[in-house]
Amino acid sequence: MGKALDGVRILDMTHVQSGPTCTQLLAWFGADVIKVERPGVGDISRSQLRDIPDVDSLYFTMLNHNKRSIALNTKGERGKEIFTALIRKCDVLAENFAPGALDRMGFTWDRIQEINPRMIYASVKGFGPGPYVDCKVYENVAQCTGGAASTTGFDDGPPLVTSAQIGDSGTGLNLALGIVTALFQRERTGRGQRVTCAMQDGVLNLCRVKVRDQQRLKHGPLKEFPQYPNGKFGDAVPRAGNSSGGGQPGWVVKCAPGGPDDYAYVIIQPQGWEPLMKVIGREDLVDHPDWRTPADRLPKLDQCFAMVEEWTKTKTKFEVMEILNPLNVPCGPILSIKDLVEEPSLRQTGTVVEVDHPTRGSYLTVGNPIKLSDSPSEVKRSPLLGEHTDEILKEVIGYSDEEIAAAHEQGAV
Ligand code: CAO
Repeated sequence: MGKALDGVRILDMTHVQSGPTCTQLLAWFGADVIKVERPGVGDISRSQLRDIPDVDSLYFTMLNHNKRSIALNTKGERGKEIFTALIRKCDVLAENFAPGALDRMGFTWDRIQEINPRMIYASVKGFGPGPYVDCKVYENVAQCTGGAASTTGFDDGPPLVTSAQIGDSGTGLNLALGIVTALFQRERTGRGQRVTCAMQDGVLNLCRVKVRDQQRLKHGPLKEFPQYPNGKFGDAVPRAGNSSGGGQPGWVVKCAPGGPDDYAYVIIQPQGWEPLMKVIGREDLVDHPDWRTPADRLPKLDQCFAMVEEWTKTKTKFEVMEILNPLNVPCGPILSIKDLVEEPSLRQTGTVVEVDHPTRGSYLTVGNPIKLSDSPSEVKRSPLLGEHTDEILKEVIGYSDEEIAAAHEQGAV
């Protein structure tokens, strides 16, 4: 079956996590992704957090599926020639180096447009124009500077980062959308364009509801927060613990048998109050004048969830899910990563995939979370460093065997 992005060729200068997640997605949709890596070294993540000596790390293999690898020194003269030829033959150039790295190699946006006016040049940086524009940024820096850390955690504790990689993989998603949108516009205009995504912007975009709350604060306390009614609100959105970011109150409650992940998240929407009170044995509160309406309950959410917890502690998180869902009480078991990778339905949908690798053997990865009915994703192993160097020189830029040998001799590849 054909793939959505068949015929799109991507010159992939990305490394570590944010950029590679973007180009991996595009590769799953069928783009030919050519990963350019420094000879002998490659993407730094190949050797980071290694679990098996001399074998590409899971960090690398899980972010670079379905790509080809060319080992190319883009700082030498011959390497620059080859890179220029690749720019001519590709539709997209994606990168997430420190600010200015490609400019320093001589590949400015002006130069790239000169070489190929149809080129879409897509970058992830830590920050957009402003005081921090030149800074290098990793995931947790983005979470801290994008509003996530100051609003995550409990009121009496320090800011917390979340394990979901919203700065890296989140910004990779933004970049992928920017690229396909620019490809779509190019269909009409014939021109490429510059796509830039700042990690700070991406995290702040995901903290939209906290910007909402910042403005609500001017008009009084945030009544769904655990600080209400007894705690103090300052002039910035405080950390809200496990309270819901939306309009319906929610909290994490303990379940049986009491292990580290034996918890469930329970949400009380107005229509769920009656069945929830009935099931936990507090039918007396269904029409009680102090508890009846959502407004009555807001100052006593801690008591509401304490009552619910008395009941959930007698059930497993899966039983809680089974009992409450049919009653119009949205809830979810706290699933460990172990639970998730063992879940058969996620294997069936290709969200969790087992992949074979020539030097590592088989391992698990997360497949494409976006499912297209006409362009199903097949997860193919990541390339070894420079595995496709000769093939790319030959097929993509038409080098002869002699030219390939010369490029090797000169240390360009
Ligand atoms: N041939 C020759 N040189 C190459 C090359 C190749 N194929 N590929 C990369 N290089 C060079 C780059 O040109 C750069 O050299 P200069 O410093 O001389 O310009 C150098 O290798 C590495 O670039 P870097 O500064 O980006 O790498 P770093 O490890 O110091 O920083 C990171 C890493 C992620 C902090 C930085 O790249 C960054 O801030 N990126 C933007 C934000 C981002 O994406 N962060 C998320 C990363 S995932 O957590």
